[in-house]
Amino acid sequence: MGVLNVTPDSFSDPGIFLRAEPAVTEAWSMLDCGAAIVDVGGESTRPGSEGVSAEEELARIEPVVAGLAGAPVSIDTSKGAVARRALELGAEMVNDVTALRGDPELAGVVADAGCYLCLMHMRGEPRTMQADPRYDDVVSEVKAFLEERLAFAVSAGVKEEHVCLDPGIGFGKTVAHNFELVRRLDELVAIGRPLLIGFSRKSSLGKIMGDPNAKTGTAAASVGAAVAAYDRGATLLRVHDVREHVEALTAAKAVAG
Ligand code: HH2
Repeated sequence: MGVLNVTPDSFSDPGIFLRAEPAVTEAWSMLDCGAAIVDVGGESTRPGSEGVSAEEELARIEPVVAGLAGAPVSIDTSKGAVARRALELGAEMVNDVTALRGDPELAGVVADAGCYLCLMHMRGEPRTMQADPRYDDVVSEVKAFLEERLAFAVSAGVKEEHVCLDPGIGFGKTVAHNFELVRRLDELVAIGRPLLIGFSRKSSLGKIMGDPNAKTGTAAASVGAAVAAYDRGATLLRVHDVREHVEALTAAKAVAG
């Protein structure tokens, strides 16, 4: 899954794809490099971010999703109105970092469209989530949350076979929590749904290189984390540097046989 942030303030590529034309070109290039789907987002969820209105988010994503007609597109949003418009324009998946807790309309929009859905774990909200996150056991708490949100989605009319789950790397978690979630990924695989991991360029990857104030990680560190996640059962990897990940994962897959 290639990441396309149509935002002025994303943590790793702020403002680069705010105009529709370079954004659409970048998306096609990610697909050419082997991405199976492009995740288009019009709202940054980086630690400390404030959120945007539905009008602003729509204005950002609409021309990009329209320009990608015929391409596999996921819409990274928590808002029913934004998801509805993106699905009308041909998106086939909704990626909701709030796991259907942000907007009560979203579950119905997804159920009516019959599209794919990603449910992600987040502790708190982006503005405050990195202020001292604590868990007794991060993996079992994330697992219980994802099971509960999966049951909620199904009760709202979403087909279980359309749902993938994501432990939410960096969303209300310390560096140690993030790596433990990937290390013990088999416990989340046991839920029985495909797992999505988004470790790409996240600050934990910069911090383990020795910079305690890192805001991002490198492409090479991202690839290392993605291959480790793949080895432990992840099915979808949400990444910025598509070519590097496709090559590394192709090699890892050949080794796995
Ligand atoms: N991470 C980000 C955004 N959306 N969705 C899922 N399912 N999983 C993730 O790990 C995830 C996500 C944050 O990364 P990015 O989109 O690059 O940054 P920003 O939120 O600042 O736009």
